[in-house]
Amino acid sequence: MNTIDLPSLAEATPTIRHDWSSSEAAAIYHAPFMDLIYRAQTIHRQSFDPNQVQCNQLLNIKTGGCAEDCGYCSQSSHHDTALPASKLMDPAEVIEAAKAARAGGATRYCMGAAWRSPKDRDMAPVIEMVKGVRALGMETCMTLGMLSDDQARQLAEAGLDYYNHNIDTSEQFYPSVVKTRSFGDRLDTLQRVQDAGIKVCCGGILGLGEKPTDRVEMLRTLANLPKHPESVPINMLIPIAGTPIAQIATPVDPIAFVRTIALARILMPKSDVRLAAGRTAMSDEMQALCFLAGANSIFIGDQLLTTPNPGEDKDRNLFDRLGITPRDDRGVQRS
Ligand code: SAM
Ligand code: DTB
Ligand code: SF4
Repeated sequence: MNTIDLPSLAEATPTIRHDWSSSEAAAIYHAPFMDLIYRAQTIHRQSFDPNQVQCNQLLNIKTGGCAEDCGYCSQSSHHDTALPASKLMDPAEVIEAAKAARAGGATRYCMGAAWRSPKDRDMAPVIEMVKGVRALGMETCMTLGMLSDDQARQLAEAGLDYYNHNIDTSEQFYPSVVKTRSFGDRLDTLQRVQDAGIKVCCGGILGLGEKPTDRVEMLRTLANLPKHPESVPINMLIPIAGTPIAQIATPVDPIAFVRTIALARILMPKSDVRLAAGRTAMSDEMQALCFLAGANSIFIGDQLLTTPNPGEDKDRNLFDRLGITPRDDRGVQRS
């Protein structure tokens, strides 16, 4: 694809703030769409190459049987979703799967376990996975539920790059989504992860029955943390039969979804904003609008944790038509 000259934005550096008020954030979210996208894209270009997207791949290292009752999740033992539970995978198998993901273009490998929190006996195999995947030259991310200080320290010592722990929605709406833990529990683990020196991946889901203000408040919570999460995944609900939220959820307005991406980009200018779950139900045009609004990261591969993802051929076709290339993060120190 040809390149064209664009006005230089190189000298402009984004302002990093941690004191966003509700009214400021809401005003951005509700701004005229063209103004919102222009502002988000301008801020995006100050820190990122707009034609590059960071590629992650997921693996469910322990499926189902989770003690938490997250109302959207296929893996909760509180819901009848017909998903068979499995034991923690063998580290050697995980490392083989990571090699295949690397060959498919993923630079970060995200390993998820359906746990409320890891047991101490789980730590040794999990640490072996982190070390093995890192040795392949990939970035590592784990999502294992709530962590103690000691578990966070062990993961940091193993070299874990990122820990994913989403707040999912606003503090106010949170009890309508999850009852087995509090919003504060989530923030506590995020603090432990940050204190241990692991980068944070934290975002949420749209389509839970939340109001626009819940989306704004979720992002304001993240932006007002002492340090912005380095990765911010924005998921669109994948309705799972047998979960309580799938019974009441209505599809998210694509324009509202793009507005949320733009707000994440504006509030957290230097974070990777991920267009995460839900892409199989999105048009190519909607995904293009998300990239225009400042999304610069996706999950690649055929599978997320328990549900399908668009897959390599479809994503290559989309990237080619948009002139997007995968971001090469090997050897790059971003923070
Ligand atoms: N058990 C860990 C935890 O809760 O932190 C990690 C796994 S959990 C599946 C990670 C995130 O995936 C959730 O916080 C949620 O944002 C997203 N997610 C889970 N189920 C989803 C669904 N059906 N649709 C969209 N996103 C979903
Ligand atoms: C995130 O925000 N989304 C990913 C990852 N972090 C762990 C998970 C998406 C799960 C989608 C539903 C499923 O496949 O079960
Ligand atoms: Fe368990 Fe995570 Fe699913 Fe909640 S989202 S039920 S914690 S696997």
